[in-house]
Amino acid sequence: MAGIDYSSLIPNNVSLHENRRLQRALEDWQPKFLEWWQDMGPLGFQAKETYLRTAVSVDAKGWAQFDYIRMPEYRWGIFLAEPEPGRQVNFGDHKGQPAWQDVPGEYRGTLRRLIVTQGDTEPASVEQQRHLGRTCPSLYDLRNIFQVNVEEGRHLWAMVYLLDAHFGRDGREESEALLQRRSGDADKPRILGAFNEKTPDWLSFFMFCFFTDRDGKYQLASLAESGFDPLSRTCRFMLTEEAHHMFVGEAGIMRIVQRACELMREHKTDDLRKHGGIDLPTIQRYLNFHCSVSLDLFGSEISTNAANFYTLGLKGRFEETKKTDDHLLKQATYPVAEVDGERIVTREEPALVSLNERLRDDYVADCERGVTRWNEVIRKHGIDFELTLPHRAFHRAIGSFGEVRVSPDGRIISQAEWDARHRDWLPTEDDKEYIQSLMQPVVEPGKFASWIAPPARGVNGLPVDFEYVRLG
Ligand code: BYC
Repeated sequence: MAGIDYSSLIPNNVSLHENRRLQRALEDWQPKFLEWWQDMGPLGFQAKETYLRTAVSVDAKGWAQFDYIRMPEYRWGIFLAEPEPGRQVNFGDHKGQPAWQDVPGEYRGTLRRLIVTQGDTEPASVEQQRHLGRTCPSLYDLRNIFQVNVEEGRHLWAMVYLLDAHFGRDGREESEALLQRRSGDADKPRILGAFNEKTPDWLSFFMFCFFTDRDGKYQLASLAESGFDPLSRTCRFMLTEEAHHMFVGEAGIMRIVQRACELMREHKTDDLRKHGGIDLPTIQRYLNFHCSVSLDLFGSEISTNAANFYTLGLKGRFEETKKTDDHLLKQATYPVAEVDGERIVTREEPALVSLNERLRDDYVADCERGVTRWNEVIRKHGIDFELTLPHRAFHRAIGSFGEVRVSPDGRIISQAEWDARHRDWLPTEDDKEYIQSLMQPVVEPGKFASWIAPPARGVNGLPVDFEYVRLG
């Protein structure tokens, strides 16, 4: 097991003390990160003690320690999964060569762009969520959002480490720029679309964790296959933390659905707005929105960028090494959904340029599993309603579907039909106002807002009414 060196300013398991130049670069960046965290991190709670987990090793059997800590004192650090002896590049033109410990010179620009794009999402999500603490539905949920936030901060550290360790002056400049862009800022926005959207309420937050963090899972899993070994090891450990973020999303929506069902049965009505609940059609509209903007994060269906990332050995497929094909894909094809006049059809396209779509397919299948679990709750309450994922072409901005209007059930429709019906499909101003009206803080241990059921269990074996954040 690789322990983490907590004696140094920057906890790490990468022997930072042996590389003075890198250590200095990161120690120079650290106060800028803390300044960014104070300016853009969770608003109003920096001085409060929160029951958080901190990574203390990368051992699968026990890598985290739980304790009260003030967020600015969180031990953000650099943790790479254990090296795999004899690891090779497992796909693309360099297949079979030893995995690279340094960046191959000719791939510097491409790899840097990938790492920067990944890194940019991490502070962006903290910025998007910074106001939510003030309207938490419980202390349990408040603690969970802060856990997600500090770990997104750590994921930023993970990417900055790669930039500073392997990309010289360019990398240091990119590290600075990661702290300068701002989610939603017209002049210096974050790189990817979904990370410039607002997360103004907790329904949006849980949807974000379910859909957008899950894009994180699939992108990190593909980067974990990289022939550039430090990127692979970094992403492998990040995935361990990411799992909790998706749990927060899935369980959060599940609890909102459960509460909706309880209120429907108690009051024998679908109209939950009189009773402080969130009705299922509103949940569906939020789902449609967050699913569609997250689908955009996979890029265009046909992408030469994606083909290059693969051929160069930089970004693989989900579970690349479990696949039994040639891992070159030069002759292979893949079915891709496309617009053909008035219809959406599926055509076989060269597999290499279809890799974004293939990853999107893996992602959609995973999302389906979560939606099935939510529907199970509805079914158990004897309610005749099903949540569904919108068609992948619905409300898209990136790729071939960005050019057409599509209904959630996958029909290409006219602009006139879109104008007449989009209020049935996406959150309306009314919905947003109502959800905002529910956002009243509940901070008494063990108490929950009217619109969400308590969780089945607390954090780390503690009771649900534990004082997860000390506000006193
Ligand atoms: N918005 O060939 P194309 C996470 C750009 S989330 C704006 O279609 P490509 C997390 C694209 O950059 C995971 N721009 O796509 C979750 C390119 O621009 P350039 C984040 C977009 O390159 C929650 C151009 O359009 N990680 O970790 O094959 C909380 C044409 O590109 C968008 C990664 O994304 C968009 N949605 O693939 C916290 C992994 N989509 O380069 C964290 C790294 C595309 O021509 N990134 N564009 O200027 C990648 O692998 C790829 O950059 C993408 C795009 C998959 C994003």
